[in-house]
Amino acid sequence: PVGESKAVAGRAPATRKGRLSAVTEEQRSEIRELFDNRRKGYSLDAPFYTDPTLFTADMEGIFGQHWLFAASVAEIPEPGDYVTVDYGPYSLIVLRTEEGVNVLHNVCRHRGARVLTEAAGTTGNLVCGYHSWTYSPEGALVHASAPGEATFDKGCFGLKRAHSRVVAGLVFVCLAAEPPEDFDEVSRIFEPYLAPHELSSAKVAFQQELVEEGNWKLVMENNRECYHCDGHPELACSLFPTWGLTEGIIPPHLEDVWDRNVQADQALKDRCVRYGLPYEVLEELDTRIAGYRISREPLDGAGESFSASGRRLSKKLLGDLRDFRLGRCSMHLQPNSWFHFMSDHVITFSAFPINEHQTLVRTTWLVADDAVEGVDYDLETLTYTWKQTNLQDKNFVELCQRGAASPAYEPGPYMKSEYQVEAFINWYVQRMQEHLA
Ligand code: 3BY
Ligand code: FES
Repeated sequence: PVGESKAVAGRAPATRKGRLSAVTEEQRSEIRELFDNRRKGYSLDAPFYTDPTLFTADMEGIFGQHWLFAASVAEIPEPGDYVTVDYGPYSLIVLRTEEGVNVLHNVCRHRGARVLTEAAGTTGNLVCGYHSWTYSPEGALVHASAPGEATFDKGCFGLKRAHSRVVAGLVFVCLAAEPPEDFDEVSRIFEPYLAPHELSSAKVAFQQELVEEGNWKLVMENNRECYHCDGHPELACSLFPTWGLTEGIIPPHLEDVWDRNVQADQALKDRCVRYGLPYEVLEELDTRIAGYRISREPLDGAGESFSASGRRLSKKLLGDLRDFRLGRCSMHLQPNSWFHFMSDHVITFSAFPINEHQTLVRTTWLVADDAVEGVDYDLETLTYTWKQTNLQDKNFVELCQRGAASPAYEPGPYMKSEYQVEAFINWYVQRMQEHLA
């Protein structure tokens, strides 16, 4: 188990007081007007997807303020292991230490160079490549080779730390000086769903990085609906195509699948009761600062995993799970992540904004740490469904980005089955309005 690390008092603020604001007062009031004039229930106006100043505002008001998923502990299994994650202009080092996980701003306190330049690696002390300033894993400046003089207090030039929490093996970070308080409460709600999958004894089977030519909000909007899921043939055979349907008004050609879904749902609930696993759908997507949705839902076919037949993709169960037929425990978190926890593997997804028109989507497949590639799972088969799905999603996102750039673009209405897209947008708008107020 990995402990928590909290920012050292007085060292957390990523935005310094007294610095020229990245968004000017004039721009701020223009942006406020855009938010105030937004048509509820409709997609956003074009500048929200295309304007660099609005992107800067998003980085300040969303990524600079809220809890963000960064990585899972399985990506940094040993002390000294690290990953670097970038959210727009922010770069962070997520480092495993003897005590737990430490999150440091990847900005040298000498003249600001990136300290660690690799996406992942193993390190003892952290040495800046420019003039070799050297920091301990806790971020303290331990050595600054100073030919001639050392006329400053080393104690004042440690790497800045960010707040972090480890919940059920997922590492979350917050760049705000004072993080929003309800994350701890929300994490106590979702933790019992995820903990039985024991991510701390899982290993990374594969990680995919896709740079999508689209604003981060288009990536998130696309994730929050299955209205487009006919565009995912590989995924659609694992899901019951019942999205948007309401009991009592099922079109005749979908009655069979509806009934199959109801039965699978009941069988899954019975199994969850037997094993003491929570399964209720809980969602507070725009009524919470830490907006979330968590559920356990059946998968079609054998009901075990994301394969065409629904059969398991890895032969080893995760953690102490005793049954493969546990469907998918899926979690959506505002603002930038989503997850599927199955009995045999877990997939984490995270959107890292690059600029107003590009987003990195990092997908990580995790299996039990004793699962052997080629024996217990085949890597191509394990990753097939979501690799295909991610490519299809990338295409959808990019089509929307191109549309938003056209003078002919106008916001369009969200459908009932897109209520989670609307909840995401409502969450975003509220958080930004609070920030800009
Ligand atoms: O996350 C969900 O609930 C659905 C299923 C897979 C794609 N996504 C929109
Ligand atoms: Fe890092 Fe000079 S900028 S040592």
